[in-house]
Amino acid sequence: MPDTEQSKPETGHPEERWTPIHGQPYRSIPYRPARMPEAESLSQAAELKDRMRERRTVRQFSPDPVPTQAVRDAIACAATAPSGAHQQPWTFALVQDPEIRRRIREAAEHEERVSYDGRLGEEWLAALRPLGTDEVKRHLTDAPALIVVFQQRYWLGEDGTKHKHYYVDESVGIAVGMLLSALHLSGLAALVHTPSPMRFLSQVLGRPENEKAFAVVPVGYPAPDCQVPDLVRKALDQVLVEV
Ligand code: IYR
Repeated sequence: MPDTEQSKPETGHPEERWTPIHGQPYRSIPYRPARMPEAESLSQAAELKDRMRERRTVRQFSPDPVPTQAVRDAIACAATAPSGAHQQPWTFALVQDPEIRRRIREAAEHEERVSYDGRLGEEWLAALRPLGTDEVKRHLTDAPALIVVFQQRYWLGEDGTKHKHYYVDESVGIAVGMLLSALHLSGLAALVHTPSPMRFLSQVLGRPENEKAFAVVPVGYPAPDCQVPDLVRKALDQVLVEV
């Protein structure tokens, strides 16, 4: 065994194990979740599938407030996502202040006007037509909460040196998927809004230079007269190949 004493944290886990990996000490702790009986697995999976099928992207929100703690808990769920080298390269800005939401909407609509006026190109605009989107982003001020998700492209050491983060897009994408699931399962509606370019979000929210906006997720309840496009999801046999 290599000399592991130096790297041992002071409060070691009672059942920690030290193993050399490429000559370096690797510390692990036991993971023994109770195994779910098969019948329960099947019923949980089927129920979850049905609940997830009810999720829809919502663009028309009621201004009714949402329970802030439920949104914080959903963010806590998202922050359990696996990430490259467990670097957790994300920051979630929860914005409820009406003035900040108004500024975000104003800046987003400014960019989106340019996009819908031609920057996206005809093929892209045609692909969006079935979704009924345009440059008017009422959801940014109607929804009572916005979660602005930032990816940390790198981390800054105390002396200002930049250190690489790995698989940042994948990690943050997984976290946003978990966020949407958690919000939905908590009874809240959401939308992934990707104004482009998104630099204004860093400015409005005063985020540091290592963070880059990834998406804005408005959260709330659907408006009483909310309409959604009549989309059809691909059948399982169109998306699943079993080998
Ligand atoms: N970001 C724009 C355009 C847009 C792009 C895609 I791809 C969508 O699925 C939906 C919208 C917007 O938010 O309107």
